[in-house]
Amino acid sequence: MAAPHPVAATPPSPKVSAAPRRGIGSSRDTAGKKTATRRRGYSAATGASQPRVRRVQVVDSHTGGEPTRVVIAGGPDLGEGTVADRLHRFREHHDAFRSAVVNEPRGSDVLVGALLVEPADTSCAAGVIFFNNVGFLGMCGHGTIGVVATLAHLGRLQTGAVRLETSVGVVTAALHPDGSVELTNVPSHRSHRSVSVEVAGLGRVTGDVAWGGNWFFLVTDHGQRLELDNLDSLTNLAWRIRQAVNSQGFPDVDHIELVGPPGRPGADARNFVLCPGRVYDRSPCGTGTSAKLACLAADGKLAEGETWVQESILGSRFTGRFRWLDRGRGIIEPTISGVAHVNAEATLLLDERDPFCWGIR
Ligand code: PYC
Repeated sequence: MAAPHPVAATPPSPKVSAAPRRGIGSSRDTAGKKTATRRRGYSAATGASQPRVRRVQVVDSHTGGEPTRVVIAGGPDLGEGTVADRLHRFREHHDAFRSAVVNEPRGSDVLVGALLVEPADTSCAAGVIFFNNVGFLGMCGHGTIGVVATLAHLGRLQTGAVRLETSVGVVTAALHPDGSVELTNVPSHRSHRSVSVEVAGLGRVTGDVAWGGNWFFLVTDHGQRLELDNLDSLTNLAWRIRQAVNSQGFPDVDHIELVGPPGRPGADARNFVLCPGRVYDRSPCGTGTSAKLACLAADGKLAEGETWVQESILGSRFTGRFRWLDRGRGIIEPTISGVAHVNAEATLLLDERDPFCWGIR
């Protein structure tokens, strides 16, 4: 199951201010060997050249508790082409860089990375490649909100709408004066309804398979309390469900979303989303909320334009709504609103003398 819906061209985004000539995040610019890698030079003490230390500039933020690390300089040169082409090269040739940025000891399993690259679609202000502790993400809702907050923090983005190219399509993000971000995601849909899988040690579990920029299996009959003090049990269950779903016909599903009643008034539902690297999303998951909206739309449980408040296991919230793109085929355009907070600016040092230079993986 590949990313299914190409996005129609729309008018260009205004280019982001204070950006390098090639855009707000050209991989060439971010790679910029002169800025990214510094030779410490000849050492009189040892009589030898010291090893190269590569410097990677990042800005960290969190969206509803879920962290995003945006690489703003020092990324790999991924060549030309679409963001999907560049992601392919990233995966094939620079996976160690991915791990160095997000994995321990510099990062943690839950950290999502975002590499800014030059977009192929000239209507976009930038391209973004999302990655995590085990690989790459098609789209990332909380991450996009984090990218927009980061660009605003850097003074590269004013309020208004900006188009971003991801590996699975173009998204639009509108930055509001109060700092909130409204993300219009890639077309989303439910591909399979009420799929029943046999879960080892548990029996049959039923859920829906839906695309929201990543593939999800959404389950409501899980019998679990969606509370932080139940994390181990939720993680174990969701991981077993994922293995069952993958081995029983849906190998591309890499996010499991357990849905239940909200914890506090004002929300419509709470979720627990297990991400590909066996860590839970601290935010309500933008792509997971998009997948949920596609299911609600298909079931006629939410009307076009009506709001849906999705709560995370932490109690943080996204507000979603949808517009029909193709009612007959169940394809929607989801819009998700949330807020990100920038919490660090840093320079990562990638020193090959460090045995864990490329992360613990
Ligand atoms: O917000 O879409 C999202 C997301 C995916 C994985 C972690 N967060």
